[in-house]
Amino acid sequence: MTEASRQFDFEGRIARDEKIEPNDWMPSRYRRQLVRMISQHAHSEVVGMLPEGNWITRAPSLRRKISLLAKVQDEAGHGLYLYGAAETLGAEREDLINRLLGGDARYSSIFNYPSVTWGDVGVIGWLVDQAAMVNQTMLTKCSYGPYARAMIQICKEENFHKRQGMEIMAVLSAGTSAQRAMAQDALDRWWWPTLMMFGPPDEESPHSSELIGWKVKMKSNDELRQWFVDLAVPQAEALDLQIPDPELVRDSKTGHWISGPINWDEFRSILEGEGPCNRERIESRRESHFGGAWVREAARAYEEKCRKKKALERESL
Ligand code: BYC
Repeated sequence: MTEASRQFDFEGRIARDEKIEPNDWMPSRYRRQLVRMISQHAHSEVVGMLPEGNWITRAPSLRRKISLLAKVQDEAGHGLYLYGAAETLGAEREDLINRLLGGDARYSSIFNYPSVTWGDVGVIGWLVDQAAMVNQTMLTKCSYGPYARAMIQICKEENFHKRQGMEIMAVLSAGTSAQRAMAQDALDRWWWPTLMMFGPPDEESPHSSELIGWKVKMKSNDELRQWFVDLAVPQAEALDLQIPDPELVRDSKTGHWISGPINWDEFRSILEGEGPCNRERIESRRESHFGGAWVREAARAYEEKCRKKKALERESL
């Protein structure tokens, strides 16, 4: 087959909603785009453990501690599925991680904000995991098989995360005046950064049209952001909390909630590494990675020992 006929065949498979699998032919740019997106996603899961991990030792009860521990462990698992999905495209996990530790890789802007109160743990579950789920629900239908399948499992877990976050918020908002104030303050600080998670506005998103054409992204950044706002506004009302957007208004014709302007300068400065916690996040990852080198060495030594033992057993047969 010529390059042109392979390309034609590939485009036909995308048009018929067939999944592309690791050993199938794919354009090199499709492969590169997927490695970029999946690796950024994997890094986001792993760095995303840090804001909530900060509260494991200070959770207000044993029950809260158990569910927070489980949630943070789930995020580590999501990172593993996603590094695995990137490897199916020929990427080397070690390279990807080294780029993150070297400060050269992107991960979600949202994790560069500090988690200063227990209310932040509630809001992260309620809003950040819900935003992730809105985005990832569409990715379950994406054209690359391993990514789509990883998303199905991840979305199930994100749903539990969202519920535990909403439950924390419901308890705080029905609590003492100090607890209510804590819940509102957390919402005030995390609302706008959560809207930024969906990426730049469509007209400033360089990758969207290509990715939508290949059915990697199934909806644009603005479409997903709108879907999220429409879900979150009635939830905030049910929690008796105020969305910190004085311009938020419901369009009576479409039924959509229309937000005021997003501060894209803040988003850009985070992408340039100037957010409140960018340096701290990479430093924490570096500490964990280099501090954990002995675990990797021990695992490799054990693997080698098992390999030698098996070889000896085979020889003695
Ligand atoms: N933060 O053309 P665009 C979680 C970058 S974690 C940082 O729109 P694309 C969780 C973008 O990478 C779930 N960078 O790009 C974990 C690109 O830069 P490069 C995280 C961003 O790819 C723990 C440039 O801006 N979810 O759930 O079409 C605890 C232009 O953007 C961001 C995912 O990763 C951002 N927010 O669309 C709790 C979902 N937005 O590469 C929860 C998978 C954009 O040209 N990813 N940029 O240097 C996606 O859906 C898409 O990649 C994005 C961006 C919507 C994020």
